[in-house]
Order: sequence, then C-alpha cells, then structure tokens
Amino acid sequence: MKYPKLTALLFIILIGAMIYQQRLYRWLQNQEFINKTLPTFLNANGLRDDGTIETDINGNGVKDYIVETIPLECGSCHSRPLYIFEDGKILFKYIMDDGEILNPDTISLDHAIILKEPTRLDNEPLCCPSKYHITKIKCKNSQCGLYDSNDNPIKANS
Ligand SMILES: [Ca+2]
Repeated sequence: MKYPKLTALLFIILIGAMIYQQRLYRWLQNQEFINKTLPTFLNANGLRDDGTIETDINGNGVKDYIVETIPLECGSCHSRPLYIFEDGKILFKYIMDDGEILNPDTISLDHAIILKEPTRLDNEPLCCPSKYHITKIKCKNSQCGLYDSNDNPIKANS
C-alpha cells in the first residue's frame, strides 16, 4: 500500500460518516415521531399526552417513548392508558388506574416502569384510596409484561 496513513485516515472518516449518518437518521425518525406520529395517534384515539418519558426500557439502544395519556372527554379519569412506543410502533399498552410512575429517571436501568396504583376496596370511593400496591411493566427485547411487587407475572388488563 502506497499511502497507509492516508488510507487509514480515509477509512476512519468513512466509518465516522456512517455512524453520524445513522445518528442523524435516528434523530430525524425521533423528531417525526414526536411531532407527527404521536400527535396523530393521540388525536385518532381521543387521547391527550399527559407526560412523555424518553428512555430505553429494553436496553437495545433504540429510544423508547413512555406516554401517559388521558382520554379527551375526561375531566378526572381514573383509567389512563399508558403506551410504550419503540420505532414508532406500540410495544405495550396498559390501562393504569390512577397510576403514578415511581422511577421516571431510572427506567432504563431498571428495565421496568414501577407504578404505584390504588388498591380498590369495595367500601371506598374512587377519590380516596387508603391502600396502594406496586405494578411493574418489565420489558426484554420487544416483549413487555406486567408483574407484581415480587416480580410475579400478572394478567394484563388491556
Ligand atoms: Ca428500546
């Protein structure tokens, strides 16, 4: 090889350009999702965004969006759909019952959303629960599921 240093430099520049192009493409895809796909989806389903968390719940390097929603017709709904989107597709949906995400900053480390939800007792009004329990949404690859506080699988409600 006549110019090994120049060849190596060109190779590094080429690899760098490929990585940058991929990042740019991902960034554009994410912008498209946030500005177009998600609002269109929410509008079509009569929902409004009540908080979106950007994270990587399944640890595959592809950004995920955890979207808490409220039905548009509700003033004070207790059932609120939560969606996990990846690559513009729904990875998981769960109808929360007044759910509160306890670990918004560590979802990618926990590979789980940890929710606090009221435990509904027969003699209590919806407004004023006295007991709460933990529900976890855990994701591995493109499979997500519901678990209780002891990590036992529980049946989905949606
Ligand atoms: Ca991901």
